[in-house]
Amino acid sequence: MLNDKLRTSALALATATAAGFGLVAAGTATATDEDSEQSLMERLQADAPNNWGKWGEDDEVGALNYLDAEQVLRGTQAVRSGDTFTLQIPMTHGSGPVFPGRVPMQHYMAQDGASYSSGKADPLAGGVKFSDDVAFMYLQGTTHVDGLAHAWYGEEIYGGESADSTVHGHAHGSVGALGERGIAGRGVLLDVGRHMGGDNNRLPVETCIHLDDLQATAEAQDVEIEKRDILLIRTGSLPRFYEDEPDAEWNAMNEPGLCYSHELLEWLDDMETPAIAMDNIAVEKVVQEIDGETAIIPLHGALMRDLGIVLSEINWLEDLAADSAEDGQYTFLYTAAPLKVEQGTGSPVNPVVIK
Ligand code: UVW
Repeated sequence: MLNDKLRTSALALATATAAGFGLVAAGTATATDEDSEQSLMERLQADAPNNWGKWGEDDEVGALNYLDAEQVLRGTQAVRSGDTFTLQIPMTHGSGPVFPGRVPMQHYMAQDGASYSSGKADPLAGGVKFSDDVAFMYLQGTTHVDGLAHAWYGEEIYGGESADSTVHGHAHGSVGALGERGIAGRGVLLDVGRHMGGDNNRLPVETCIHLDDLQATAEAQDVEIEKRDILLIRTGSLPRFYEDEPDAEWNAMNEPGLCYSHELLEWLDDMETPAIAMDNIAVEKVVQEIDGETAIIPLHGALMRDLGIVLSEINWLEDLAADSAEDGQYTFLYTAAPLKVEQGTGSPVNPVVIK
């Protein structure tokens, strides 16, 4: 029975992956007509900031190198009340906001009370009984952190390693390296949804968030974004998925998010931004028009591959944001522990914020 379910799950995952490839192929086709041409990203990024080699040739954690002990202490200095907020969404069997081509987690009981009542399992010596469960999931199928090799353009990933190093698992820049390091530092919440979103504190679908929107939000919140702050940016988009009729508006492709610009990249680089966590599916607006061409998740290429900035997606920021709107405290200690998935692309994560 369980094996049948697992086989069905594997099939669903394979089918979804194929669908995902369709999306990638569509994006590639719009970026370049001939293989010999440089892609839009290669052209755009030729004179954009780049951190390859900054932390040594073998570096796999990129801008997390900015989070040294001093930065962790700076994070602790932002703690006032000790109130904690967890940022992961619930992991629900068969349901969850995921990027097109992925499927939500599938969770099955391998052993439970019925195993004993049906006689399939016996209590352990002394009488203890136990349950077991198993999950199939895209590792980016819930709140997650991406390894730096997760997205690239051209033939090289973060650090200039060959894209061949992604085949059959990431030999370089896997999320496991981020898991070894851990993430801790001062976080600052930029509640753009509340600042620019009207009565429902939520940005309309298709909204591009630009650098001046981040700066205007910080000003309205009376908070200074400091160098090496971890940026938590709220759009207000994620609750759309959980409403009674989520399909009415929620769509991974039309969610509000950051939009590509050199200005934004230069600012993030100057600010030595280690990581960006957001409450949408891809941090950025998935489909963007740049210089009259369509680009799908261009910031994934620019931020991960070139700057080594770590991205975290599908964060639940509603409770933290409501609390911050009430007490005016937008800075805190942010911690997150990606799982040590060797050669992995991404990892589920449940970040903890301490105010
Ligand atoms: C993609 O956007 C493809 O992946 P993620 O959202 O996990 O970074």
